[in-house]
Amino acid sequence: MLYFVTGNKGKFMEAQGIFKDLMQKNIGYTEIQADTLEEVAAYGMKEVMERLRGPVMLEDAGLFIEALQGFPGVYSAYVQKTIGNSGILRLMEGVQNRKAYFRSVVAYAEPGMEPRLFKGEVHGRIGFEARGTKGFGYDQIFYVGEKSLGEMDLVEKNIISHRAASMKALKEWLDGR
Ligand code: ITT
Repeated sequence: MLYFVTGNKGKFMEAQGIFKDLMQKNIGYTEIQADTLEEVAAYGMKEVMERLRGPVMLEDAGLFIEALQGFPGVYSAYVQKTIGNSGILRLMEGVQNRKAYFRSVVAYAEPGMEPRLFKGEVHGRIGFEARGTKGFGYDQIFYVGEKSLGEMDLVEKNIISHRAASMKALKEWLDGR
């Protein structure tokens, strides 16, 4: 049994495609203001380990847009809540360079062990319109190939996504011990 500390149902469903015996724990943790996802995840894990016994993971993710010097990056949750996808599309009006990537940092720990971090990325581009009805967050404006992530079902997204990459790296490490 592995605990996944997250308040995000979409993340949890994707993680279930990778880990069979998973339980969501919506207990919250302090997301510090920092320059990197790694710092946010590592700090959050320290707090979570004081409250949960047993194998546990949490994840911090972000969208990094090249033409915006990596914005929204570590501010992705706040930006999604405030200006949302339509705000990002507006910021990108007239911008030729649409390159962007998602990054995922998973922190894993169990009692008596120093937390370990696992990372994943998916490269793509910001479209000119939102498309699809699936996924969550920025999925409908982030395109890989012809499709937005919002047009992909869970299985398709889990083949290419940043989260699938970081979680598969954790799984391989766990299986290889
Ligand atoms: P936690 O409880 O796990 O922290 P969260 O939704 O706050 O859930 P993050 O801080 O890691 O998660 O995510 C930052 C933002 O990026 C947030 O608005 C997400 O919706 C968005 N995001 C993360 N992963 C995404 C994905 O795979 N597709 C689209 N948007 C994503």
